[in-house]
Amino acid sequence: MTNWNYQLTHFVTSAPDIRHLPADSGIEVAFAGRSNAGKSSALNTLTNQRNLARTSKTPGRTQLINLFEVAEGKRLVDLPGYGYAEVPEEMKRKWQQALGEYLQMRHCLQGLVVLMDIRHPMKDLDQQMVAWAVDSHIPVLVLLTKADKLASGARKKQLNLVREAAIAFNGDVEVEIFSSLKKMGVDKLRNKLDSWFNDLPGIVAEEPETEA
Ligand SMILES: Nc1nc2c(ncn2[C@@H]2O[C@H](COP(=O)(O)OP(=O)(O)OP(=O)(O)O)[C@@H](O)[C@H]2O)c(=O)[nH]1
Ligand SMILES: [Mg+2]
Repeated sequence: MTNWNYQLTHFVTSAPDIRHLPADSGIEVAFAGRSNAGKSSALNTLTNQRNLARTSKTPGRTQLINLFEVAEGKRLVDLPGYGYAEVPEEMKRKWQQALGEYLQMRHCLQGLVVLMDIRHPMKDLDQQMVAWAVDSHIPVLVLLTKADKLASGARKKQLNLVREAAIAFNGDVEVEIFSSLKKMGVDKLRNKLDSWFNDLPGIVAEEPETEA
């Protein structure tokens, strides 16, 4: 079993839609979740890099599909957040479309990390995201983010509640606690990504047709 070195992760590209992404090969694990849930922060914490993914207090910071490479053919993806109301309609439409296309058409997307604020988990769109992944046979790791905002008793209670809710999806859905601020749950995230990058089959790039 390889333990990938996430500190070596580097930026590849930001794309407005899937047509601007590199070849659909290898394995991608995407970080999805409501706007402001802490997706970009989690990527920075995992990779131990302060500014790899851009974070912001203002929801809706990540509007493009941002690709990062851990090693050849192993990529992490910072997706635009969903569910933020106070964004101009046109902008929202564009980025939700990019998100939908990415989820439906990107074959190398093989693992999904769904981040939810531990104080408001499993909103409708979060449930839709998990249900869609289960339906598509994509394993899910739910991270309950900003766990530092709750005392340990309340934290455990939320974890148990969400774990119970996760069972109902009837798929490969695990739930862990996470805090970028206090570096909680980073090992759990790293172990999960290691197992996905090691065990999932990946997509083999199509050879360009050569003339005989
Ligand atoms: N207390 C606390 N705050 C956090 C944590 N993680 C993120 N934040 C804060 O939450 C806000 C949003 O974080 P981002 O990482 O930018 O969230 P995002 O999910 O990438 O947001 P979008 O790109 O808008 O979808 C920032 O102000 C972060 O500093 C955490 O673990 N604890
Ligand atoms: Mg972001």
